[in-house]
Amino acid sequence: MLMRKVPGFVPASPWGLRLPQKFLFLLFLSGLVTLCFGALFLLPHSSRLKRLFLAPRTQQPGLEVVAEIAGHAPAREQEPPPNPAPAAPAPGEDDPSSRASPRRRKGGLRRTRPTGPREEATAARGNSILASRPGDEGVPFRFDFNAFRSRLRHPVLGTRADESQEPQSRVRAQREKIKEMMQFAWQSYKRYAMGKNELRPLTKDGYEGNMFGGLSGATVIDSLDTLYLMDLKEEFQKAKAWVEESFHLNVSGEASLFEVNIRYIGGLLSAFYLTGEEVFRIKAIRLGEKLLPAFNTPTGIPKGVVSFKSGSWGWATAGSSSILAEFGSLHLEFLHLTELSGNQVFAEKVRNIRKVLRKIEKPFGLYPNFLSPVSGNWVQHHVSVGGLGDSFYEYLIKSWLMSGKTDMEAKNMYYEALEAIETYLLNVSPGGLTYIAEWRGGILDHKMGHLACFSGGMIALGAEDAKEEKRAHYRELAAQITKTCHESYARSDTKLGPEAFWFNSGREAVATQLSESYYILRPEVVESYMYLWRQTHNPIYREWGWEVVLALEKYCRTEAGFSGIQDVYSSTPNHDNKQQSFFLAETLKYLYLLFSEDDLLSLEDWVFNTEAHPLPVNHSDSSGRSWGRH
Ligand code: DMJ
Repeated sequence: MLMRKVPGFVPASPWGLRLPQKFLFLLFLSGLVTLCFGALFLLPHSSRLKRLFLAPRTQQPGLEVVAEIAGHAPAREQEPPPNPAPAAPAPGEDDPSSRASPRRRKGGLRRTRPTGPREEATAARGNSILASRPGDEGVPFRFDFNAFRSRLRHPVLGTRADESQEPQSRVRAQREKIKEMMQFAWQSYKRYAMGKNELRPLTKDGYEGNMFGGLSGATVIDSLDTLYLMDLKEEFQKAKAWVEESFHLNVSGEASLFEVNIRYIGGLLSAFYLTGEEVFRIKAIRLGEKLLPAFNTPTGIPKGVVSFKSGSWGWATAGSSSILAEFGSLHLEFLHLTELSGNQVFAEKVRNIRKVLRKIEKPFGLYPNFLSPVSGNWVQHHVSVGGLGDSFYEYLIKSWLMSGKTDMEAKNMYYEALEAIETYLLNVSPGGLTYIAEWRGGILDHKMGHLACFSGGMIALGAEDAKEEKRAHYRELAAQITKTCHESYARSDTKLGPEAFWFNSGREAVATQLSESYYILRPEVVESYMYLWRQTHNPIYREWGWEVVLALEKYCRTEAGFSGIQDVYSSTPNHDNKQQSFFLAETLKYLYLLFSEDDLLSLEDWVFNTEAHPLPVNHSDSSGRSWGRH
């Protein structure tokens, strides 16, 4: 109307525009539309709009939800994990085809952020973790728990055949005693520290520590499988309920990647494989996702500390280095995270670590303890089978075993490393004790840490797959090292071993200073007894194990739980006021297994992670399908 009043204006179209004007208007309009649409991609990652507009297969809601909870951008913004796909169902849920129904898949994709613990648990039960495998585009991920269980060669809890046999009654009583110790340790924790990371038995309260980035309940998670295998049903149910209702992942502290992995991820994975309870699987995967930012380094070698708040990586305790035992002890758990989520990113991370280690030059075939995650070079030439190095070697042989003896790379790396250790670190003392020394650029420290005492068990475990001509030798070596570690216990007043013991100045297998004389309920020596028992059935290992039980009762049991002691050479114990979570996860579990039949968590079916959490061996079927895959 307005235009008609302008003199000389002749409308060129029904809207009253000339052709050039119309063209300009259309140009403006299309620019506006492009701008609006493009803006969607500039919105923060968590934007609901973006979720609505992007195709489902370009998202990875598992990561996204975790990132939202933690208040940071998901890891995939730095490194896109491949192949997101729909959620795995709960065991015992309806048939697989129903899982592929649009409705269910839509429900998973539209999941919104849980607002509290209950919602978090509900979301977990709803199977909303999405992931996929290569080559399976469009096929929903599914882990078939029943298929997995049917492939095990032994009943998980064994046949318990001995229980009716009179000659076994002493062993049964010993086993019952260890069970009572577990019950006591658990009840004390529950009474005074439920939900905290660990119990302080003298002050009768809980302790959080600073290793877990704000995560709580380390003792609950570490205890789950031990309670289960000891048939402590009520206690297990209580622990499970705590995980369902109170184990929150929306924390924002700085955590040790290694500790969170071996205790929390390991504990949750085992609990899932033992019970099929979906809550454990979901929480393990979600927590695993929170660890991924640690790998965002130039080499992909993770830093020791991950910040749950920013998603960035922090610095390991050893300056700018990453520690061999820490980044080298992720392989078992991360392969299972991929197995249970279908998300390949976990396996890729640890395969990359393996690749870096495979390629790098090793001095004399040895693996130093510190590596720069920036340059990928060794930082110092300190080699140890004890602290800082230990579980890296353990995870090589266990990766081989867990793969159903198909991971040749792990096998070769293990035996090569063991040869180098034997050549350069192994010694026999003047008194005839075999020990593994520590190596500092060619100079030996003639000492062994308590931590290094796991190696007797490891060498026994690996002996059977060594070259024929080496098998008997490795069996003997394992027995000798275990004997030395027993000596470190036998030579103390309490019959418990020190943190480190030396072989010099005419003294053998004893600590030389008070600062190394403590015992903090560590498992490594009884761990080796357990493996040696299973391999040889030599009754000496049960005798030695029983000595430990008696010593624990006498010197470490307090009114409100078990405590470490500050000096194993003093028969008047000075308690350190800490019931370590690994005491329930490892020490009591290995003792219990030592006095049980071999088919309780058979070594044919299970490998133990370095926190003694059992993870299943991959018994693939004739078509090569693994664990619970179809
Ligand atoms: C445990 O957390 C694990 O066994 C780890 O590998 C080493 N240290 C403790 C127990 O001593």
